[in-house]
Amino acid sequence: MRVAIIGAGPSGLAQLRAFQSAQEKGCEIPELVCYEKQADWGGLWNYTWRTGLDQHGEPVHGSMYRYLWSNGPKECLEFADYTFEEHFGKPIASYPPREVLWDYIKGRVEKADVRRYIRFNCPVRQITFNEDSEQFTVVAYDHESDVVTTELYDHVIVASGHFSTPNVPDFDGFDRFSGRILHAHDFRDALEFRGQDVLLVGSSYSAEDIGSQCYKYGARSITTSYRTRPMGFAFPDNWEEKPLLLKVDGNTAYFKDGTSRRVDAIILCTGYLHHFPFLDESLRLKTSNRLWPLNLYQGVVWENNPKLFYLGMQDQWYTFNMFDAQAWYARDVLLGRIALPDQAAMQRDSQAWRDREETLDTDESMIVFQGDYVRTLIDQTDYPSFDIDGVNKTFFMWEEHKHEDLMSFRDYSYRSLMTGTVAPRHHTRWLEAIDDSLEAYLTAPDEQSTPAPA
Ligand code: FAD
Ligand code: NA7
Repeated sequence: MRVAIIGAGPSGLAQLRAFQSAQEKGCEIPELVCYEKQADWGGLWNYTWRTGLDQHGEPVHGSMYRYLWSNGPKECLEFADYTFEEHFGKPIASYPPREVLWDYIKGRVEKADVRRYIRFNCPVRQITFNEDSEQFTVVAYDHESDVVTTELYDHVIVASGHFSTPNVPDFDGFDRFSGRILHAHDFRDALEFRGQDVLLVGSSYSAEDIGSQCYKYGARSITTSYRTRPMGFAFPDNWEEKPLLLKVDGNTAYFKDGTSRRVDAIILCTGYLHHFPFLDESLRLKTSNRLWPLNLYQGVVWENNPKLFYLGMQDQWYTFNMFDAQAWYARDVLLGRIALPDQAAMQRDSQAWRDREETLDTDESMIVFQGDYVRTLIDQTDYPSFDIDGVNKTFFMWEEHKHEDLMSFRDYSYRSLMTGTVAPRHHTRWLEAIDDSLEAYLTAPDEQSTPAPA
Protein backbone atom coordinates (compact mmCIF):
# COMPACT_ATOMS: atom_id res chain seq x y z
CA MET A 1 0.00 0.00 0.00
CA ARG A 2 1.36 3.44 -0.97
CA VAL A 3 0.26 6.62 0.78
CA ALA A 4 0.99 10.19 -0.37
CA ILE A 5 0.95 12.97 2.21
CA ILE A 6 0.77 16.50 0.83
CA GLY A 7 2.63 18.95 3.08
CA ALA A 8 5.13 18.65 5.94
CA GLY A 9 3.63 21.26 8.26
CA PRO A 10 2.31 20.36 11.72
CA SER A 11 -0.52 18.28 10.14
CA GLY A 12 1.61 16.32 7.67
CA LEU A 13 4.25 15.75 10.34
CA ALA A 14 1.56 14.51 12.74
CA GLN A 15 0.66 11.94 10.07
CA LEU A 16 4.26 10.75 9.74
CA ARG A 17 4.59 10.52 13.51
CA ALA A 18 1.28 8.60 13.74
CA PHE A 19 2.54 5.93 11.33
CA GLN A 20 5.95 5.76 12.99
CA SER A 21 4.29 5.31 16.36
CA ALA A 22 2.33 2.31 15.03
CA GLN A 23 5.49 0.88 13.52
CA GLU A 24 7.31 1.29 16.84
CA LYS A 25 4.63 -0.93 18.38
CA GLY A 26 5.26 -3.67 15.83
CA CYS A 27 2.70 -2.79 13.16
CA GLU A 28 3.58 -3.02 9.49
CA ILE A 29 3.02 0.39 7.87
CA PRO A 30 2.43 1.37 4.23
CA GLU A 31 5.03 2.98 2.01
CA LEU A 32 4.90 6.72 2.75
CA VAL A 33 5.86 9.64 0.55
CA CYS A 34 5.42 13.15 1.91
CA TYR A 35 5.65 15.94 -0.69
CA GLU A 36 6.72 19.33 0.66
CA LYS A 37 7.00 22.35 -1.56
CA GLN A 38 9.28 24.28 0.81
CA ALA A 39 12.94 23.47 1.44
CA ASP A 40 12.34 22.61 5.09
CA TRP A 41 9.62 21.24 7.36
CA GLY A 42 7.29 22.93 9.86
CA GLY A 43 4.80 24.53 7.44
CA LEU A 44 3.85 28.07 8.49
CA TRP A 45 6.24 27.83 11.44
CA ASN A 46 9.18 27.71 9.01
CA TYR A 47 9.62 31.49 8.66
CA THR A 48 10.50 33.03 5.34
CA TRP A 49 11.35 36.66 4.60
CA ARG A 50 10.07 36.13 1.06
CA THR A 51 6.72 37.33 -0.20
CA GLY A 52 5.07 36.77 -3.58
CA LEU A 53 6.96 34.02 -5.37
CA ASP A 54 9.72 31.89 -3.86
CA GLN A 55 13.13 31.00 -5.29
CA HIS A 56 11.45 28.49 -7.62
CA GLY A 57 8.67 30.79 -8.77
CA GLU A 58 6.12 29.03 -6.52
CA PRO A 59 3.63 31.09 -4.48
CA VAL A 60 5.19 31.67 -1.03
CA HIS A 61 3.42 29.51 1.55
CA GLY A 62 4.51 31.43 4.65
CA SER A 63 2.13 33.88 6.36
CA MET A 64 4.08 34.25 9.60
CA TYR A 65 6.05 37.35 10.51
CA ARG A 66 9.07 38.30 12.57
CA TYR A 67 8.38 38.74 16.28
CA LEU A 68 5.32 36.43 16.14
CA TRP A 69 4.66 34.81 19.50
CA SER A 70 2.09 32.09 20.07
CA ASN A 71 -1.35 33.69 20.08
CA GLY A 72 -2.69 31.13 22.59
CA PRO A 73 -1.14 29.33 25.57
CA LYS A 74 1.27 26.56 24.57
CA GLU A 75 -0.52 24.37 27.14
CA CYS A 76 -3.49 24.22 24.73
CA LEU A 77 -1.49 22.86 21.80
CA GLU A 78 1.00 20.59 23.59
CA PHE A 79 1.54 17.18 21.97
CA ALA A 80 0.27 14.43 24.29
CA ASP A 81 3.16 12.16 23.24
CA TYR A 82 5.97 14.73 23.44
CA THR A 83 5.80 17.44 26.07
CA PHE A 84 7.51 20.83 26.14
CA GLU A 85 9.42 19.67 29.21
CA GLU A 86 10.74 16.63 27.38
CA HIS A 87 11.86 18.79 24.47
CA PHE A 88 13.44 21.70 26.35
CA GLY A 89 14.59 19.72 29.40
CA LYS A 90 12.89 22.25 31.70
CA PRO A 91 9.55 24.03 32.01
CA ILE A 92 9.26 27.12 29.82
CA ALA A 93 6.83 30.06 29.80
CA SER A 94 3.37 29.87 28.21
CA TYR A 95 3.57 32.00 25.03
CA PRO A 96 6.71 31.05 23.10
CA PRO A 97 7.86 32.94 20.01
CA ARG A 98 7.62 31.23 16.63
CA GLU A 99 11.20 29.97 16.56
CA VAL A 100 10.73 28.21 19.91
CA LEU A 101 7.54 26.48 18.72
CA TRP A 102 9.21 25.51 15.45
CA ASP A 103 12.01 23.93 17.47
CA TYR A 104 9.45 21.97 19.50
CA ILE A 105 7.63 20.73 16.38
CA LYS A 106 10.93 19.62 14.87
CA GLY A 107 12.09 17.89 18.09
CA ARG A 108 9.32 15.30 17.99
CA VAL A 109 9.80 14.35 14.35
CA GLU A 110 13.59 14.29 14.64
CA LYS A 111 13.18 11.84 17.53
CA ALA A 112 10.80 9.78 15.38
CA ASP A 113 13.30 9.87 12.49
CA VAL A 114 10.71 10.56 9.78
CA ARG A 115 12.54 13.16 7.70
CA ARG A 116 13.57 10.42 5.27
CA TYR A 117 9.95 10.13 4.05
CA ILE A 118 9.85 13.76 2.87
CA ARG A 119 10.65 15.00 -0.61
CA PHE A 120 11.50 18.69 -0.16
CA ASN A 121 11.16 21.34 -2.87
CA CYS A 122 8.47 19.16 -4.44
CA PRO A 123 5.17 20.97 -4.97
CA VAL A 124 2.32 18.66 -5.94
CA ARG A 125 0.83 19.87 -9.19
CA GLN A 126 -2.08 17.52 -9.84
CA ILE A 127 -3.98 14.69 -8.17
CA THR A 128 -6.56 12.61 -10.00
CA PHE A 129 -8.36 9.37 -9.13
CA ASN A 130 -8.73 6.48 -11.51
CA GLU A 131 -12.06 4.68 -10.86
CA ASP A 132 -10.90 1.47 -12.57
CA SER A 133 -7.60 0.95 -10.77
CA GLU A 134 -8.89 2.71 -7.65
CA GLN A 135 -5.60 4.57 -7.44
CA PHE A 136 -4.55 8.20 -7.33
CA THR A 137 -2.08 9.66 -9.78
CA VAL A 138 0.08 12.29 -8.10
CA VAL A 139 2.05 14.64 -10.34
CA ALA A 140 4.75 16.70 -8.63
CA TYR A 141 7.55 18.96 -9.69
CA ASP A 142 10.92 18.17 -8.19
CA HIS A 143 12.82 21.46 -8.23
CA GLU A 144 16.09 19.89 -7.09
CA SER A 145 16.39 17.52 -10.03
CA ASP A 146 14.21 19.67 -12.33
CA VAL A 147 11.89 16.82 -13.30
CA VAL A 148 8.16 16.23 -13.18
CA THR A 149 7.32 12.99 -11.36
CA THR A 150 4.14 10.95 -11.81
CA GLU A 151 3.39 8.22 -9.28
CA LEU A 152 0.50 6.03 -8.22
CA TYR A 153 -0.89 5.83 -4.69
CA ASP A 154 -3.67 3.94 -2.93
CA HIS A 155 -4.40 6.79 -0.54
CA VAL A 156 -3.81 10.53 -0.41
CA ILE A 157 -3.72 12.68 2.73
CA VAL A 158 -4.02 16.41 2.07
CA ALA A 159 -2.21 18.42 4.76
CA SER A 160 -1.40 21.53 2.76
CA GLY A 161 -2.88 24.06 5.22
CA HIS A 162 -5.44 26.78 4.57
CA PHE A 163 -3.85 30.00 5.81
CA SER A 164 -1.69 30.76 2.78
CA THR A 165 -3.84 31.92 -0.09
CA PRO A 166 -5.01 35.42 0.91
CA ASN A 167 -8.58 36.61 0.58
CA VAL A 168 -8.03 40.10 -0.87
CA PRO A 169 -11.13 42.31 -1.18
CA ASP A 170 -10.99 45.55 -3.14
CA PHE A 171 -12.19 48.88 -1.76
CA ASP A 172 -13.05 51.98 -3.73
CA GLY A 173 -10.02 54.24 -4.11
CA PHE A 174 -7.38 51.55 -3.47
CA ASP A 175 -6.02 52.06 -6.99
CA ARG A 176 -5.23 55.70 -6.16
CA PHE A 177 -4.03 55.29 -2.54
CA SER A 178 -0.54 56.71 -2.16
CA GLY A 179 0.64 54.47 0.69
CA ARG A 180 1.32 50.76 0.88
CA ILE A 181 -1.56 48.26 0.72
CA LEU A 182 -0.81 44.66 1.63
CA HIS A 183 -2.51 41.52 2.90
CA ALA A 184 -1.54 39.97 6.26
CA HIS A 185 -0.02 37.09 4.24
CA ASP A 186 2.70 39.50 3.07
CA PHE A 187 3.27 41.22 6.42
CA ARG A 188 6.76 40.43 7.69
CA ASP A 189 8.19 43.14 9.94
CA ALA A 190 6.27 45.63 12.10
CA LEU A 191 9.28 47.99 12.13
CA GLU A 192 8.32 48.94 8.58
CA PHE A 193 5.30 50.77 10.05
CA ARG A 194 7.10 52.58 12.85
CA GLY A 195 5.85 56.17 13.16
CA GLN A 196 2.98 55.53 10.72
CA ASP A 197 -0.80 55.68 10.98
CA VAL A 198 -1.86 52.15 10.07
CA LEU A 199 -5.31 50.89 9.09
CA LEU A 200 -6.12 47.19 9.47
CA VAL A 201 -9.25 45.75 7.88
CA GLY A 202 -10.65 42.68 9.72
CA SER A 203 -11.46 41.78 13.30
CA SER A 204 -10.03 38.32 13.85
CA TYR A 205 -6.64 36.89 14.91
CA SER A 206 -4.56 38.59 12.23
CA ALA A 207 -6.01 42.06 12.89
CA GLU A 208 -5.61 41.53 16.63
CA ASP A 209 -2.02 40.35 16.44
CA ILE A 210 -0.65 42.46 13.60
CA GLY A 211 -2.24 45.49 15.29
CA SER A 212 -0.46 44.48 18.51
CA GLN A 213 2.82 44.07 16.62
CA CYS A 214 2.45 47.52 15.09
CA TYR A 215 1.75 49.00 18.53
CA LYS A 216 4.69 47.21 20.11
CA TYR A 217 7.15 48.25 17.42
CA GLY A 218 6.16 51.92 17.36
CA ALA A 219 3.33 52.68 14.89
CA ARG A 220 1.95 56.17 15.58
CA SER A 221 -1.66 54.99 15.54
CA ILE A 222 -3.64 51.86 14.76
CA THR A 223 -7.17 51.79 13.39
CA THR A 224 -8.97 48.48 12.96
CA SER A 225 -12.11 48.22 10.87
CA TYR A 226 -14.64 45.41 11.37
CA ARG A 227 -17.30 44.08 9.00
CA THR A 228 -19.48 42.02 11.38
CA ARG A 229 -18.29 42.07 14.96
CA PRO A 230 -15.86 44.44 16.72
CA MET A 231 -13.03 42.79 18.64
CA GLY A 232 -14.05 44.85 21.65
CA PHE A 233 -10.74 44.68 23.54
CA ALA A 234 -9.53 47.36 25.94
CA PHE A 235 -7.11 48.84 23.40
CA PRO A 236 -4.19 51.20 24.09
CA ASP A 237 -4.95 54.92 23.63
CA ASN A 238 -3.61 55.17 20.08
CA TRP A 239 -5.70 52.18 18.84
CA GLU A 240 -9.25 52.81 17.66
CA GLU A 241 -11.82 50.34 16.34
CA LYS A 242 -14.21 51.46 13.59
CA PRO A 243 -16.94 49.85 11.50
CA LEU A 244 -16.23 48.75 7.93
CA LEU A 245 -14.07 50.77 5.57
CA LEU A 246 -16.16 52.20 2.73
CA LYS A 247 -13.54 53.84 0.53
CA VAL A 248 -10.28 55.73 0.50
CA ASP A 249 -9.70 59.06 -1.16
CA GLY A 250 -6.07 60.07 -1.37
CA ASN A 251 -4.78 59.16 2.08
CA THR A 252 -8.12 59.50 3.82
CA ALA A 253 -10.08 56.40 4.81
CA TYR A 254 -13.88 56.70 5.16
CA PHE A 255 -15.89 54.37 7.39
CA LYS A 256 -19.47 53.17 7.55
CA ASP A 257 -20.27 55.34 10.59
CA GLY A 258 -19.49 58.52 8.60
CA THR A 259 -16.10 59.09 10.23
CA SER A 260 -12.80 59.33 8.42
CA ARG A 261 -9.09 59.42 9.15
CA ARG A 262 -5.77 59.88 7.41
CA VAL A 263 -3.70 56.71 7.09
CA ASP A 264 -0.24 55.91 5.76
CA ALA A 265 -0.65 52.18 5.15
CA ILE A 266 -3.44 49.60 4.91
CA ILE A 267 -3.10 45.97 5.98
CA LEU A 268 -5.90 43.66 4.87
CA CYS A 269 -6.39 41.15 7.69
CA THR A 270 -9.25 39.62 5.76
CA GLY A 271 -8.48 35.93 6.09
CA TYR A 272 -7.57 33.17 3.69
CA LEU A 273 -9.09 30.88 1.06
CA HIS A 274 -9.14 27.09 1.12
CA HIS A 275 -7.24 26.67 -2.12
CA PHE A 276 -6.29 23.32 -3.64
CA PRO A 277 -5.27 24.02 -7.24
CA PHE A 278 -3.69 20.56 -7.45
CA LEU A 279 -6.86 18.57 -6.72
CA ASP A 280 -9.22 17.23 -9.31
CA GLU A 281 -12.71 18.74 -9.05
CA SER A 282 -14.25 15.56 -7.63
CA LEU A 283 -11.72 15.51 -4.79
CA ARG A 284 -11.67 19.17 -3.85
CA LEU A 285 -12.91 20.44 -0.49
CA LYS A 286 -14.85 23.69 -0.86
CA THR A 287 -15.45 25.59 2.34
CA SER A 288 -15.07 28.85 4.16
CA ASN A 289 -13.01 29.03 7.35
CA ARG A 290 -15.34 27.38 9.87
CA LEU A 291 -15.42 24.77 12.61
CA TRP A 292 -17.32 22.14 10.64
CA PRO A 293 -16.71 21.99 6.88
CA LEU A 294 -19.13 19.52 5.27
CA ASN A 295 -18.17 16.38 3.28
CA LEU A 296 -15.49 15.35 5.76
CA TYR A 297 -16.55 12.41 7.93
CA GLN A 298 -15.14 12.92 11.43
CA GLY A 299 -13.62 16.10 10.00
CA VAL A 300 -11.06 13.98 8.14
CA VAL A 301 -12.41 11.43 5.61
CA TRP A 302 -13.56 12.65 2.16
CA GLU A 303 -17.06 11.17 2.13
CA ASN A 304 -17.27 10.91 -1.68
CA ASN A 305 -14.09 8.86 -1.80
CA PRO A 306 -12.88 7.58 1.58
CA LYS A 307 -9.43 6.81 0.19
CA LEU A 308 -8.78 10.54 0.45
CA PHE A 309 -8.23 12.35 3.76
CA TYR A 310 -7.83 15.97 4.81
CA LEU A 311 -6.06 17.16 7.96
CA GLY A 312 -6.32 20.54 9.68
CA MET A 313 -9.02 22.03 7.46
CA GLN A 314 -11.18 23.42 10.28
CA ASP A 315 -10.97 26.88 11.78
CA GLN A 316 -8.67 26.41 14.70
CA TRP A 317 -8.85 26.89 18.44
CA TYR A 318 -7.17 23.54 18.99
CA THR A 319 -4.15 23.09 16.74
CA PHE A 320 -1.23 20.68 17.14
CA ASN A 321 -2.96 18.10 19.32
CA MET A 322 -6.08 18.27 17.11
CA PHE A 323 -3.93 17.57 14.03
CA ASP A 324 -2.49 14.61 15.96
CA ALA A 325 -5.95 13.30 16.81
CA GLN A 326 -6.89 13.56 13.13
CA ALA A 327 -3.68 11.92 11.93
CA TRP A 328 -4.04 8.98 14.34
CA TYR A 329 -7.63 8.57 13.16
CA ALA A 330 -6.71 8.68 9.44
CA ARG A 331 -3.92 6.19 10.11
CA ASP A 332 -6.28 3.74 11.79
CA VAL A 333 -8.82 3.98 8.98
CA LEU A 334 -6.00 3.27 6.53
CA LEU A 335 -4.70 0.36 8.57
CA GLY A 336 -8.19 -1.15 8.73
CA ARG A 337 -8.43 -0.68 12.49
CA ILE A 338 -11.45 1.61 12.15
CA ALA A 339 -14.33 0.59 9.89
CA LEU A 340 -16.18 3.39 8.11
CA PRO A 341 -19.97 3.37 7.84
CA ASP A 342 -21.65 3.79 4.44
CA GLN A 343 -21.74 7.21 2.78
CA ALA A 344 -25.26 8.09 3.95
CA ALA A 345 -24.34 7.36 7.56
CA MET A 346 -21.17 9.42 7.22
CA GLN A 347 -23.19 12.34 5.85
CA ARG A 348 -25.72 12.08 8.68
CA ASP A 349 -22.94 12.16 11.23
CA SER A 350 -21.34 15.22 9.61
CA GLN A 351 -24.67 16.97 9.36
CA ALA A 352 -25.28 16.46 13.09
CA TRP A 353 -21.93 18.14 13.85
CA ARG A 354 -22.79 20.94 11.40
CA ASP A 355 -26.22 21.45 13.00
CA ARG A 356 -24.56 21.84 16.37
CA GLU A 357 -21.89 24.14 14.91
CA GLU A 358 -24.63 26.45 13.65
CA THR A 359 -26.00 26.95 17.18
CA LEU A 360 -22.67 28.16 18.58
CA ASP A 361 -22.69 31.84 19.45
CA THR A 362 -19.89 32.41 21.97
CA ASP A 363 -16.16 31.75 21.91
CA GLU A 364 -16.61 29.43 24.89
CA SER A 365 -19.21 27.30 23.08
CA MET A 366 -16.91 27.03 20.05
CA ILE A 367 -13.99 25.94 22.20
CA VAL A 368 -16.11 23.26 23.89
CA PHE A 369 -17.36 22.11 20.46
CA GLN A 370 -13.85 21.67 19.11
CA GLY A 371 -12.75 20.03 22.36
CA ASP A 372 -15.59 17.52 22.01
CA TYR A 373 -14.51 16.84 18.45
CA VAL A 374 -10.89 16.19 19.48
CA ARG A 375 -12.11 13.88 22.28
CA THR A 376 -14.31 11.95 19.82
CA LEU A 377 -11.28 11.22 17.67
CA ILE A 378 -8.91 10.40 20.50
CA ASP A 379 -11.38 7.93 22.01
CA GLN A 380 -11.12 5.87 18.81
CA THR A 381 -7.33 5.50 18.65
CA ASP A 382 -4.32 4.89 20.88
CA TYR A 383 -3.29 8.59 20.87
CA PRO A 384 -2.55 9.31 24.55
CA SER A 385 -5.72 10.75 26.07
CA PHE A 386 -5.44 14.08 27.86
CA ASP A 387 -7.60 16.42 29.91
CA ILE A 388 -9.71 18.14 27.24
CA ASP A 389 -11.85 19.91 29.85
CA GLY A 390 -8.63 21.25 31.32
CA VAL A 391 -7.53 22.54 27.90
CA ASN A 392 -10.95 24.17 27.42
CA LYS A 393 -10.60 25.90 30.80
CA THR A 394 -7.13 27.14 29.84
CA PHE A 395 -8.62 28.59 26.64
CA PHE A 396 -11.31 30.32 28.76
CA MET A 397 -8.63 31.88 31.00
CA TRP A 398 -6.71 33.00 27.90
CA GLU A 399 -9.85 34.71 26.55
CA GLU A 400 -10.40 36.44 29.89
CA HIS A 401 -6.80 37.62 30.08
CA LYS A 402 -6.93 38.92 26.51
CA HIS A 403 -10.03 40.93 27.27
CA GLU A 404 -8.41 42.30 30.45
CA ASP A 405 -5.48 43.68 28.47
CA LEU A 406 -4.44 42.73 24.95
CA MET A 407 -0.92 43.99 25.61
CA SER A 408 -0.22 41.85 28.66
CA PHE A 409 -2.11 38.56 28.25
CA ARG A 410 1.10 36.88 27.10
CA ASP A 411 2.66 37.54 30.51
CA TYR A 412 0.41 34.91 32.17
CA SER A 413 1.39 31.30 32.88
CA TYR A 414 -0.72 28.15 32.83
CA ARG A 415 -0.52 24.55 33.99
CA SER A 416 0.45 21.83 31.51
CA LEU A 417 -2.38 19.34 31.06
CA MET A 418 0.22 16.74 30.10
CA THR A 419 2.76 17.05 32.96
CA GLY A 420 0.89 19.06 35.61
CA THR A 421 3.74 21.58 35.79
CA VAL A 422 2.83 25.26 36.05
CA ALA A 423 4.81 27.26 33.50
CA PRO A 424 7.30 29.75 34.94
CA ARG A 425 6.72 33.44 34.26
CA HIS A 426 8.79 34.66 31.35
CA HIS A 427 11.86 36.71 32.29
CA THR A 428 10.67 39.75 30.28
CA ARG A 429 7.19 41.17 29.75
CA TRP A 430 5.96 40.58 26.19
CA LEU A 431 5.67 44.29 25.46
CA GLU A 432 9.30 44.82 26.41
CA ALA A 433 10.71 41.66 24.81
CA ILE A 434 12.05 42.91 21.49
CA ASP A 435 14.43 40.04 20.67
CA ASP A 436 12.27 37.02 19.81
CA SER A 437 15.11 34.57 19.17
CA LEU A 438 15.11 31.11 20.72
CA GLU A 439 18.27 31.95 22.65
CA ALA A 440 16.85 35.17 24.10
CA TYR A 441 13.60 33.42 25.05
CA LEU A 442 15.15 30.44 26.78
CA THR A 443 17.93 32.31 28.57
CA ALA A 444 17.53 34.95 31.28
CA PRO A 445 18.98 38.33 30.16
CA ASP A 446 21.90 38.12 32.61
CA GLU A 447 22.93 34.72 31.19
CA GLN A 448 22.73 35.72 27.53
CA SER A 449 25.96 35.91 25.58
CA THR A 450 26.99 39.50 24.88
CA PRO A 451 27.80 40.26 21.25
CA ALA A 452 31.44 41.02 20.54
CA PRO A 453 32.18 44.76 20.30
CA ALA A 454 32.10 46.13 16.74
P1 FAD B 1 0.67 24.57 7.31
O1 FAD B 1 1.44 24.95 8.53
O2 FAD B 1 0.17 25.65 6.44
O3 FAD B 1 1.56 23.55 6.46
C1 FAD B 1 1.17 23.08 5.20
C2 FAD B 1 2.39 22.59 4.43
O4 FAD B 1 1.97 22.10 3.16
C3 FAD B 1 3.42 23.68 4.16
O5 FAD B 1 4.70 23.27 4.58
C4 FAD B 1 3.34 23.89 2.65
O6 FAD B 1 4.56 24.29 2.08
C5 FAD B 1 2.89 22.53 2.17
N1 FAD B 1 2.22 22.56 0.87
C6 FAD B 1 1.19 23.37 0.49
N2 FAD B 1 0.83 23.12 -0.77
C7 FAD B 1 1.63 22.13 -1.21
C8 FAD B 1 1.75 21.44 -2.44
N3 FAD B 1 0.94 21.70 -3.49
N4 FAD B 1 2.70 20.50 -2.56
C9 FAD B 1 3.52 20.20 -1.52
N5 FAD B 1 3.46 20.82 -0.33
C10 FAD B 1 2.52 21.78 -0.18
N6 FAD B 1 -1.59 28.14 15.50
C11 FAD B 1 -1.28 28.03 16.81
O7 FAD B 1 -1.51 26.98 17.41
N7 FAD B 1 -0.71 29.07 17.50
C12 FAD B 1 -0.40 30.23 16.89
O8 FAD B 1 0.12 31.15 17.53
C13 FAD B 1 -0.70 30.36 15.49
N8 FAD B 1 -0.36 31.50 14.84
C14 FAD B 1 -0.63 31.60 13.50
C15 FAD B 1 -0.25 32.78 12.87
C16 FAD B 1 -0.48 32.92 11.51
C17 FAD B 1 -0.06 34.20 10.83
C18 FAD B 1 -1.13 31.88 10.79
C19 FAD B 1 -1.42 32.06 9.33
C20 FAD B 1 -1.52 30.72 11.43
C21 FAD B 1 -1.27 30.56 12.80
N9 FAD B 1 -1.62 29.40 13.48
C22 FAD B 1 -1.31 29.28 14.82
C23 FAD B 1 -2.41 28.32 12.85
C24 FAD B 1 -1.65 27.35 11.93
O9 FAD B 1 -2.60 27.08 10.94
C25 FAD B 1 -1.25 26.04 12.60
O10 FAD B 1 -0.45 26.28 13.75
C26 FAD B 1 -0.45 25.09 11.70
O11 FAD B 1 0.64 25.71 11.06
C27 FAD B 1 -1.29 24.39 10.64
O12 FAD B 1 -0.56 23.28 10.19
P2 FAD B 1 -0.82 22.58 8.77
O13 FAD B 1 0.24 21.55 8.64
O14 FAD B 1 -2.23 22.16 8.70
O15 FAD B 1 -0.64 23.73 7.70
P1 NA7 C 1 -10.00 34.72 9.94
O1 NA7 C 1 -9.98 34.27 11.35
O2 NA7 C 1 -10.60 33.83 8.93
O3 NA7 C 1 -10.76 36.12 9.92
C1 NA7 C 1 -10.95 36.86 8.75
C2 NA7 C 1 -11.39 38.27 9.10
O4 NA7 C 1 -11.48 39.02 7.89
C3 NA7 C 1 -12.74 38.34 9.77
O5 NA7 C 1 -12.72 39.38 10.74
C4 NA7 C 1 -13.66 38.73 8.60
O6 NA7 C 1 -14.80 39.44 9.00
C5 NA7 C 1 -12.75 39.64 7.82
N1 NA7 C 1 -13.14 39.81 6.41
C6 NA7 C 1 -13.18 38.86 5.44
N2 NA7 C 1 -13.55 39.40 4.26
C7 NA7 C 1 -13.75 40.71 4.50
C8 NA7 C 1 -14.16 41.79 3.69
N3 NA7 C 1 -14.44 41.63 2.38
N4 NA7 C 1 -14.26 43.01 4.25
C9 NA7 C 1 -14.00 43.19 5.56
N5 NA7 C 1 -13.60 42.21 6.39
C10 NA7 C 1 -13.49 40.98 5.85
O7 NA7 C 1 -8.53 35.06 9.43
P2 NA7 C 1 -7.25 35.60 10.22
O8 NA7 C 1 -6.24 35.91 9.18
O9 NA7 C 1 -7.59 36.68 11.18
O10 NA7 C 1 -6.78 34.36 11.06
C11 NA7 C 1 -6.34 33.19 10.39
C12 NA7 C 1 -5.31 32.45 11.18
O11 NA7 C 1 -4.13 33.25 11.24
C13 NA7 C 1 -5.70 32.13 12.58
O12 NA7 C 1 -5.82 30.76 12.82
C14 NA7 C 1 -4.58 32.69 13.44
O13 NA7 C 1 -4.02 31.76 14.32
C15 NA7 C 1 -3.64 33.36 12.54
P3 NA7 C 1 -16.24 38.76 9.26
O14 NA7 C 1 -16.23 38.42 10.71
O15 NA7 C 1 -16.31 37.55 8.34
O16 NA7 C 1 -17.20 39.81 8.89
